[in-house]
Amino acid sequence: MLKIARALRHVLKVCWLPLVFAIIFVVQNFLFNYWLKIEPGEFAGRRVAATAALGVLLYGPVLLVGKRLKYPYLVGVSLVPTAILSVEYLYYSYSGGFLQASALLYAGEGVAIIPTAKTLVNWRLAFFAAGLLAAIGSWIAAACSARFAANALHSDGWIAAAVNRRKFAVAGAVASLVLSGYGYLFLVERNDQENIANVFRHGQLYNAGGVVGKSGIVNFFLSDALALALHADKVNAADENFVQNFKAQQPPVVSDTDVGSLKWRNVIMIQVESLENAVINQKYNGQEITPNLNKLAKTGMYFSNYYSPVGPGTTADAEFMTLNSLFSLPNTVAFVQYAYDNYTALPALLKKNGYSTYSLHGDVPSFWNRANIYPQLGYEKWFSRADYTIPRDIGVYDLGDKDFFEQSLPKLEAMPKPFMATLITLTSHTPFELPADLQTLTIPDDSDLTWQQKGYLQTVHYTDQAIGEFIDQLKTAGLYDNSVVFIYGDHGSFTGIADALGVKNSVFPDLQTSQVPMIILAPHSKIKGKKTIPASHLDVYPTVADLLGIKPPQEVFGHDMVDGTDVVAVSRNLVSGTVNSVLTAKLAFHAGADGEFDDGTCLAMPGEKPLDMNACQSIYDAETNAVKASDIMVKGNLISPP
Ligand code: GP9
Ligand code: MN
Repeated sequence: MLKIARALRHVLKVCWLPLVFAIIFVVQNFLFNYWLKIEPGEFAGRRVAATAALGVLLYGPVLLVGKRLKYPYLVGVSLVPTAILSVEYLYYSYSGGFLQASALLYAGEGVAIIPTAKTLVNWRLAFFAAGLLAAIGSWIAAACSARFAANALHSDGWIAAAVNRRKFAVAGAVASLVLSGYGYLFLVERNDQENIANVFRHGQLYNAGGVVGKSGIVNFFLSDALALALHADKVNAADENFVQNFKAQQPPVVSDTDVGSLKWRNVIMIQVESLENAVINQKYNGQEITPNLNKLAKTGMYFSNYYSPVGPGTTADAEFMTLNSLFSLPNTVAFVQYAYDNYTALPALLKKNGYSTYSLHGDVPSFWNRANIYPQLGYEKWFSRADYTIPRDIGVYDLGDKDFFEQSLPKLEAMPKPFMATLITLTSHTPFELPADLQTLTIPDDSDLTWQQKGYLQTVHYTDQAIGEFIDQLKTAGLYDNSVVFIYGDHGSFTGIADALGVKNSVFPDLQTSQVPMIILAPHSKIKGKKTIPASHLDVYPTVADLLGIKPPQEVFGHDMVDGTDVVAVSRNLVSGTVNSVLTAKLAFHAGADGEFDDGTCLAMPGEKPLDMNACQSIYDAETNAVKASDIMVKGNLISPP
């Protein structure tokens, strides 16, 4: 016992300095989450372990550097957490999102937010400089105090460390503390998640708040910086040439008869969570699943063969494709990876043409990194969770769609006209939870549906009511007649609902689950009727531009779907990124099971008559080139703002 106490005392005598700094660091990370209310309690154990590991990693090596470098090292290293914690604190207070390492590439543009940032400065920032102040203080104290200097470690640095057994012991201790801190996080996460890769890949991609909750903001920022440094998606001169040639070969956009037919109308986009086309015009147990949407589909123009070819970014990819008319990326999420880049997005184009532009969504702005990319897309303001009150918790995101729409209406009324507003719903998000009194579909106890499918039908039924009420509210508020409304599903439901309902509406069965409804409501116009031509999220942008009479930029890969005949719906292989299927009014192509063109299927449409593969070659080549050009433009930041 005595021996242990003596050993402990010895360790403390040697290691007290980095330990104090590591503890300060852990407390700083804790305060960051506590003050900003980022999962302060839920993941505290993981966060303490991960921040302690990083604290030891940052400050532990001070025991290995030479005597003269000791204090400069401490000051230099302390600058890193001080800067990250302070800047992230100000940025989160300002935007509700976390600054990514890639922001360093655009640091110059940050000047614009300095005046706002100044107003957010407060006494808490002093705590984020505690490590730095302590390092400077101990340097001064050491310089002044001979006793302090005498107690200081003596070493000749790394070379000496290599031959010094105690230094080996220190290096070993630092390494094991670091490994056990991160190891703990890894193990707990592995127990929580089915697939550990999701923790570090998708976990980081969609929910930065969760990552900061579990590992702390400094771990978040440094791992993001590491990922950026290791990122291999660089474009070269040949890629840039490819894009130039591709653009040069694109036929000019030809004006059609309805160009400008909805000039100056407000544009209201309603992006509905997990709304799959399979539930439209369908009954379950004798009840219409989406009676309001069915009615609206008859009032306006309904696209029954419309697709959402999302990648790992799901909702964010739906937004990305719809707002940019660019392809989503198969292996990463543009909203996260390329948030600070230039885009000629629809909100930006409309803003340039006299519109005010808004996004409305009931989640926190750090989710899907919206806080960082929205300004780049041209939204001048976005309303998020903090801008809504939650009268009762409904669904997994708390704010029910009815409350969301009800509270969004006055926001729309207050917007300078004309406006573009994108409303993104939440309640029909997995795991499809809804309080019992709001479950108004009758599903018999002996139903063959899975619990997930039952929940899905209930939440979609609820959201359908919410949309029906919202359209009525728009009418009452006098906003409906002078607007064009787009209602569409962001992506499929991943529940197998199409199979369960026996819906087979797509030429290729594997595309069925990515088929979502698109309804355009344009009162007092010719935009009516059912459209069976294949279309996708990429076609929204050129369609809106055409209807409003605004020339779209060249970086638009979709087509006018209201009266165009050259619309194409493309899906990609999410592993290789190659073109998986191409649907046009006349042809339907699907790659073989091996992803190859030659082993695929080519059909004449409508009618599905098998054709020789040659018949699909040119459309396949054209779309392969389009996908490649789009990817290069996104990855190489080759799009110029409007
Ligand atoms: C969260 C919501 C859901 O803000 O948009 O995103 P998802 O999980 O469907 O991609
Ligand atoms: Mn979604």
